[in-house]
Amino acid sequence: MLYTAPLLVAVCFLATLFQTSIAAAIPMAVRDDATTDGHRGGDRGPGPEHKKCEKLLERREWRTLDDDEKANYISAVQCLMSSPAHNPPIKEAKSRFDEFQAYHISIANDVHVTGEFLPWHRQMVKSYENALRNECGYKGTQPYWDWALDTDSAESFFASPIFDPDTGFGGNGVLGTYTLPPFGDDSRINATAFLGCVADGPFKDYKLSLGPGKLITTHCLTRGIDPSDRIYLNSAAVKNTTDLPTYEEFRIELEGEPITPTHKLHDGGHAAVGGDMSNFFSSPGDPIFYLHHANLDRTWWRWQSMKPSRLYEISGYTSSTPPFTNVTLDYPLQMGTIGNTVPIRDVMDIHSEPNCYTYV
Ligand SMILES: [Cu+2]
Repeated sequence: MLYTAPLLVAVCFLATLFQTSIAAAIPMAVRDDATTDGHRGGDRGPGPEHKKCEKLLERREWRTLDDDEKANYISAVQCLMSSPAHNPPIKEAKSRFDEFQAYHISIANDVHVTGEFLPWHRQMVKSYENALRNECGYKGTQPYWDWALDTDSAESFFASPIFDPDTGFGGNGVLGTYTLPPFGDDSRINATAFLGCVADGPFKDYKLSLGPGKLITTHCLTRGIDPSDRIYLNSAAVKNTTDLPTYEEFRIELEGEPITPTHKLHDGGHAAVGGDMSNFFSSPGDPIFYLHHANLDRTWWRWQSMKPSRLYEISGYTSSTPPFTNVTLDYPLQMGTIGNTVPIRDVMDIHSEPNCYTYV
């Protein structure tokens, strides 16, 4: 089976403003005062110093978890799927798991293609990890999916431990088991990505209440795994991204279409899994969403960690449509009922309160 690379979105790319903010909330001892890496000055207001964490939760790659740890994570996700929603923005959202998806659907147009893309998804994944731990008794941390381990390998992409039916999230959709309902352009549905229902693994009987796209339908977990996207997810693609000198270039190269002409790490990962995961709005209906976004967050953290001046570097617009305003460190990351609404400043340093996690 062959799929053409899906176009996730159809909005025009609007020129981004090349504006960089660097906060000085970096300990002087490690501060890189040279700032010769392409910065143009801008907002250097330090804001309140964030307290460094005493303990860090260590987020690990999925395949380094042992079978019990994997099972504990999956059980916690299933717990969220059976816990009632609190106050979701879409009333058909039944569970807490749905509530995260509903919030993403409702805010998707503001938190993609914009400067807050990475900070917002960082806070979303943190909020999800908090819900697993605080509402479902999960003792572990949010795992990530390092796709480069699969895409650099000679093994079939389908053989990724992430798709394992016993110790992963189940495999591909099965052709002929799912029919897309009628949908309009505003749901940004790429029909070829919806191969069918996932027929194995822990979510084979799970029913989503929302999606695909902005539609509200009860349906199976859909996928259409597309190995042609592996070229966007290998270690060369990661290096092309982390080699970029400014946040502005980095975030654009990482996010992908429609800011770039082809898929990149972000949309490449979404499209590689296919089904709901490939959709701009409803992607958090596939539990793999959180492992993919944790890896994007890790990639951002790796880039941030390369130079002290990058720790508080932020840029881009607050919206994808006019009127345009630049994001600042004070810009609020709206989380509704899924987590705490905080200014971007608060999520920039994952080793500081209230974040307190790291990637190993
Ligand atoms: Cu998103």
